[in-house]
Amino acid sequence: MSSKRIAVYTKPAGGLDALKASLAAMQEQNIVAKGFATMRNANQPEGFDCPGCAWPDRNHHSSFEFCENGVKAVAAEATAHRVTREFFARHTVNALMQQDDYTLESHGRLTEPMRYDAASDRYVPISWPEAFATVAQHLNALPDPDQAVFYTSGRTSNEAAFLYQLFIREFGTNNLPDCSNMCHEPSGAGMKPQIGVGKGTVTLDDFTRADAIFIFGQNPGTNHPRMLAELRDAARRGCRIVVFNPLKERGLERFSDPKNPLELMGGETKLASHYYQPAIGGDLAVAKGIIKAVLEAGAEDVPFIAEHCEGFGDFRSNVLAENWSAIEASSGLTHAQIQEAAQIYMQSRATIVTWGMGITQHKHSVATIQMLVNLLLVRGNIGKPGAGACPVRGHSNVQGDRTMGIYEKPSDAFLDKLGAAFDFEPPRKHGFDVVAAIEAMLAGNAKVFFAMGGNFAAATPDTERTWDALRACDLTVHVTTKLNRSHLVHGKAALILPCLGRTEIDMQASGPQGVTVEDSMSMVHISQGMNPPASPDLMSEPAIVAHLAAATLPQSKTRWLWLIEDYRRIRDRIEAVVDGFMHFNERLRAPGGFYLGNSARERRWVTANGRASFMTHALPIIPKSDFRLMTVRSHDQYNTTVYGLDDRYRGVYGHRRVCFINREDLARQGLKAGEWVDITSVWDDGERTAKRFLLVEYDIPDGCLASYFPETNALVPLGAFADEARTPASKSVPVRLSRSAELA
Ligand SMILES: Nc1nc2c(c(=O)[nH]1)N[C@H]1C(S)=C(S)[C@@H](COP(=O)(O)OP(=O)(O)OC[C@H]3O[C@@H](n4cnc5c(=O)[nH]c(N)nc54)[C@H](O)[C@@H]3O)O[C@H]1N2
Ligand SMILES: Nc1nc2c(c(=O)[nH]1)N[C@H]1C(S)=C(S)[C@@H](COP(=O)(O)OP(=O)(O)OC[C@H]3O[C@@H](n4cnc5c(=O)[nH]c(N)nc54)[C@H](O)[C@@H]3O)O[C@H]1N2
Ligand SMILES: [Mo]
Repeated sequence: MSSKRIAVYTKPAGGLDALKASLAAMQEQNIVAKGFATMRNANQPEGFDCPGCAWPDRNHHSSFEFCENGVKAVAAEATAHRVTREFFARHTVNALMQQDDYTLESHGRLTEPMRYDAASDRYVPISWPEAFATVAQHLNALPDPDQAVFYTSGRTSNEAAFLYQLFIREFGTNNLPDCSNMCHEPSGAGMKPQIGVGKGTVTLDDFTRADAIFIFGQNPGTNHPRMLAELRDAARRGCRIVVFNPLKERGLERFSDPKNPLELMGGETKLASHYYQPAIGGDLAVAKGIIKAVLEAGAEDVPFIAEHCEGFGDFRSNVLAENWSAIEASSGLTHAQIQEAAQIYMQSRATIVTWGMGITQHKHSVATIQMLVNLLLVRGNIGKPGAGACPVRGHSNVQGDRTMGIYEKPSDAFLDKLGAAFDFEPPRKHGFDVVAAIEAMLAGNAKVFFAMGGNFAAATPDTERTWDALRACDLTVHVTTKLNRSHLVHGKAALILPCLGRTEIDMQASGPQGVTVEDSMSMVHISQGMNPPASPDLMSEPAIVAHLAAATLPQSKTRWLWLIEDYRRIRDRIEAVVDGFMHFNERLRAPGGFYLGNSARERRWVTANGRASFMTHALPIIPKSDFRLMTVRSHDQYNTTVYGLDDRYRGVYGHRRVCFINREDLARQGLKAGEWVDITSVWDDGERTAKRFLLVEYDIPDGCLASYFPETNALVPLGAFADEARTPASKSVPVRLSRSAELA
């Protein structure tokens, strides 16, 4: 690990440092030889889908695509370190609670099922049949199935997700909160009514044809490193890359491809041709301003709008009536900057708009996303080559999980088909999302919490209340690969059920099994592990669900254990229920899998009125506070999994409790870089404070701060979420600073 320091990073993203960091990650996990062998199988036709992110692969049958953070994700799973029953015997839960997330992660893979023993405050071994019986007993003792909550993170395969939602609905509830609720929920909520699909409309091929790519609120250098190679190729052929991000992110400025020997010797490509730094939450105004400039120039696509769109007249008047000073104040950009971006947009024949968490995690995120789609529609940039909407998903199968029915608000059409295929009456009442689940546990209305992956205790907002909520449960259960905070913040009874990871061989009665995933651009393909399991006592996620269902639902007509003998049987059932999966097993044989299709891409608008709609939105009213804090990822973490303590591109080494602030704000506050502050968030139900953050001077607009999650989740009020989508507003926390009493 590096020594603690703050030093500006002057090199391009990627390059030799990416190779060095990858090697260090493999060394730390003690798997250098195995690591290289494993990585060769990442994203290959016979190999496994990288558990890193949901960015698609250019060519599933081509050579291995190097990605630093892919290596870290794979190394974390393929690690040689193990958490055994002896480990748990040595540490009480209370003692483990004193360890930070980085240390917890470093202990390695879980090896056998464990149950919490209150008398000794330790986890002790339990057999698989006893574990399933325990969960079944708790579930069946509930007076109402709606008192159980079933969370899903986004690594779960299609096969596991499909069986899981079926089990939960046969059990009798739609309480299926998932990580999407905290992530791209607003993208689906905004796009579905507007253009009829809740997913991105582009494919990778469009990146080779776009004249301009507008990137809003996304940090691909860290979170989707393989996207940089697309951006590099685009930049080289003259495509304009226009970034909107309050923070200057090195990964969007310059790139040197670690796969390319010439680039490693010093070659690099400038990525962003234009880098605009709006205020946090300023994007709706930015998009509205660009549209205003387009309309003022009379540069809208009249035939496209006439043929395909609804609501243009009212929308146009609303936008033209907006005055420039209001747009400047709300966006944090000048009229001239917006005009310049609009010129690029008007000169481009085909434009892609991408976005990430900088757009979705705000109160007005759904409106902002609809304004981004308005921006595309106004010049006909949906459904033509090189153009379209590209919400860049996070977890490697988060999109597939939704497709499989992991959703607390399923449509009646989906439930009808599910009920018909499995001969039962699915519950119709909509279930809890993440925020509602926490509220229900706090109120005593949910007593069993079950998680398929993820780290609910650390990923969710309002840490103190979330922990109270989990601790109020009668039973908490985690199907999981590695030890994390959620195992330590537990209910009265608690179980850890360790499962196989994606890199591992999944052996069932008919032989080794593959599972399928769907990437951010709707490509579905198979993933096949090839490493021996981390322990002989692990089960696959589909097998865990099937055994749990068999134990809980003796009356079920579903042949649970038969289905998992051969996952092709599960895929046949998926084909019967989920649209777009006809001939599922056959079509998987094509290298790279198959494209699920996208109606908006074909300019078919599956909306209430059969057209794409312009959605009118006022500029948001943002309550006054000293600062707005965005909570982001460092370069050395995967969500709540902390791989290391460096954030190389932002020049932070050996620290995680940092707060980025600009020079003028430091002076105004009478503070200096290197001093320690407490951050207090201000909300209508009171204040929350997180202590001791190191101030780091950074290129970020006035009144804006940035810090890492999960450390700052304690500051995000449970009641602060996106209108309609209810995604925690974790990029826009109203806060103030005070000098820390305790010194470093
Ligand atoms: N290595 C690695 N890869 C990952 C993950 C990881 O943790 N580590 N997480 C995965 C997951 S689940 C997801 S969802 C994605 C997340 O990938 P990103 O969407 O890139 O997520 P964040 O790190 O939260 O970064 C958000 C970016 O938005 C900017 N931003 C913040 N507020 C605003 C705003 O108001 N407006 C604008 N325009 N920009 C803003 C921030 O400066 C930052 O650059 O990555 C996935 N891939
Ligand atoms: N403040 C703030 N909060 C945020 C965000 C933010 O930007 N700011 N981002 C939000 C976003 S975008 C997301 S997606 C959520 C993420 O929320 P989650 O998905 O709940 O969290 P992760 O940290 O990705 O989960 C990591 C854990 O997953 C388990 N795991 C890993 N691989 C597997 C597997 O193959 N199977 C199983 N069963 N378990 C596995 C490991 O035990 C690991 O500890 O966090 C959200 N929280
Ligand atoms: Mo995410």
